Amino acid sequence: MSDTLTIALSKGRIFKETLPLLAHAGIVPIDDPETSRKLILDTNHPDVKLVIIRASDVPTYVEYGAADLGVAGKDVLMEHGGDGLYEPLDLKIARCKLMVAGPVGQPEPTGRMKIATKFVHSTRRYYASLGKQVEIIKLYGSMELAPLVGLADRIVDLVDTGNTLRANGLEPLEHIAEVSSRLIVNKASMKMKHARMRAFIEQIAEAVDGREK
Ligand code: PRT
Ligand code: MG
Repeated sequence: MSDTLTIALSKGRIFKETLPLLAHAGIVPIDDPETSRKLILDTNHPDVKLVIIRASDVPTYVEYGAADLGVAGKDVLMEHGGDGLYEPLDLKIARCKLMVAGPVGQPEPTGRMKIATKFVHSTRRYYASLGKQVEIIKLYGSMELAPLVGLADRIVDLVDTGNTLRANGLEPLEHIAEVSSRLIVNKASMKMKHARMRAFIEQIAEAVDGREK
């Protein structure tokens, strides 16, 4: 078997922030995913390909071995769950916090709160850890809207600068988890392509350490 490497990435912030780490490992994509419609990007190495997919699909591609490696936010990994992957490295990129937020100054309603979120598993786990019974309403985006139109009392969402919350009359209330992107690895690839994978992971780790200094 050839030691081709397929790396799964989402476009946007993860792609942008992963590029310098890949460059440190000598890997430079030939096409730009923001302008190209290609879903498989060639790189300067004929045996390294990047597949560009939705952020929430990255763990699935890697778990099933459609990609050997991937980059995914801890938020996405917490939702994906399972033990189908290795997570050898915190890349310390695309950092943010998973938080509970609600309308500014609004006290916690009595009775069972409604929480709108796309992070259903993390939200369930968080409130269970507090021993609070809540109703979770699954949304796929624009969570900030939910309290404004009376769909929910609170949201659970990612917060970086807090500007999105502020712009919608919301404030961060409770911190659930620190989020950064992780390098994830298919278990079988790690066995079958051991030397190649190890060398790649080492170079990425070096790039992460280099950025910290
Ligand atoms: O967009 P799509 O539905 O395809 O998927 P996605 O939203 O999961 O992808 P993308 O590219 O938006 O995010 C990829 C990953 O980036 C997430 O899984 C996080 O791990 C990480 N990340 C880091 C963030 C943020 N920071 C972030 N601020 N993801 C989203 N946001 C959003 C947040 O949801 C909110 O709407 O930005 C807004 C808040 O930002 P501030 O700065 O206004 O607080
Ligand atoms: Mg997005």
